[in-house]
Amino acid sequence: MTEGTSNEHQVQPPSGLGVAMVGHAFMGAVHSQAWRNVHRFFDLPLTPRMVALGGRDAQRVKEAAGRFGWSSVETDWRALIERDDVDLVDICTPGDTHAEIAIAALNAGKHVLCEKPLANTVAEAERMTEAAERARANGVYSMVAFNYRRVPALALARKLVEEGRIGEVRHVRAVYLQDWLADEDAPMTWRLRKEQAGSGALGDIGAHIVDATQFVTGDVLTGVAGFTHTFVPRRPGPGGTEEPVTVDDCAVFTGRFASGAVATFEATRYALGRKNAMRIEINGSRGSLSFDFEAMNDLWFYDAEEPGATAGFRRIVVTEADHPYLKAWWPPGHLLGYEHTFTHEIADLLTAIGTKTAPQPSFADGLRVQRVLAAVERSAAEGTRWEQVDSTT
Ligand code: SOE
Repeated sequence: MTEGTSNEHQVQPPSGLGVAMVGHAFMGAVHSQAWRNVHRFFDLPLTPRMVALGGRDAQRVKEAAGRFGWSSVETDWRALIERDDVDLVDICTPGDTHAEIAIAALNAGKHVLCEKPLANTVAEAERMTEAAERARANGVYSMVAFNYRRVPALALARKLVEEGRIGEVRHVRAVYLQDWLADEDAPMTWRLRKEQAGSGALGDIGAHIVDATQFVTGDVLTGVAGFTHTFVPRRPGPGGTEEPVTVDDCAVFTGRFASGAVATFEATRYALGRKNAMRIEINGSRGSLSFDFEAMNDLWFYDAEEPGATAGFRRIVVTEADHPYLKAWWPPGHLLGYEHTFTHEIADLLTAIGTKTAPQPSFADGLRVQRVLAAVERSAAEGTRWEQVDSTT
């Protein structure tokens, strides 16, 4: 984890890194903000230069570049990769383009940061991981952008688990609840087309809780069983037409970790009132941890070794200088938000590249998540035996 500067602006570091980004919608906006600010807050071995932004529509990409601070534009991502002033390619496009862009960039000797989920299929993720491993042998690095690993409270949770503060992990309970699709008249988007997004809530937000629980526990899922459901099978498409929704709206699954820990997961975009409730609770043999992204500066800790009469979940407000990433930001007690997680991610990436260490999560970690998603889909399609319950009386 990268250390901050205690609010002091850093001395100009020795070398720069030319960055190009492909895509400029939601993820493009948050990544741009991180690239723009990261070196102003963190001590880094490399300073990013935002040299070019890629997008298919010339007018829109030009406007976005001006707004977000990119020096030039390209309308073909291949042109970005060919440029000598580009050292790193940041991929913020829908999943169906990740493999082609990432593999081409790595083969051209450019470092790669790729949005999650790594790919739309396991086969693509495998090819990306192979390309990443070949490139790494030549000092070219890659990382998949699971930004929630960089929430200070979750990084602290990881540290507490690693230090044995909750003992052996027994239960992992994770949900990711949003409600932006609950309105059945909400229009079609690429996120609802299998060919573009790979899957629905499962890959978009379920992927985050799979990665985050594997990260916090330091363990891996070895088996899953679950099902998915699509509540609204058709949505208003372009020009007054209707389009079929070809992905899941929600996914519910159980899982088992290599250690034997038992897990439950739920991902949905239909939980009215829940905006970005990514919640993780872990129960171990000595204590428990609990986190909710809607109150992302808090981590709740239950220490079973405290005297029973006064033991209880304790709220740790994760804003202090000795908490992960916090030293770089505001004086103690002030809060961070969603955007900071991306700045932390990019600070860690630049530190890894500058010190020639493999950044994490790697493409291999992304592939591991992809395999879990695929296993849930297989289980949903055919695997688990669904037992009917007699509900006649
Ligand atoms: C949409 O559901 C989304 O923007 C995800 O794609 C992001 O990864 C998550 O951080 C917030 O929700």
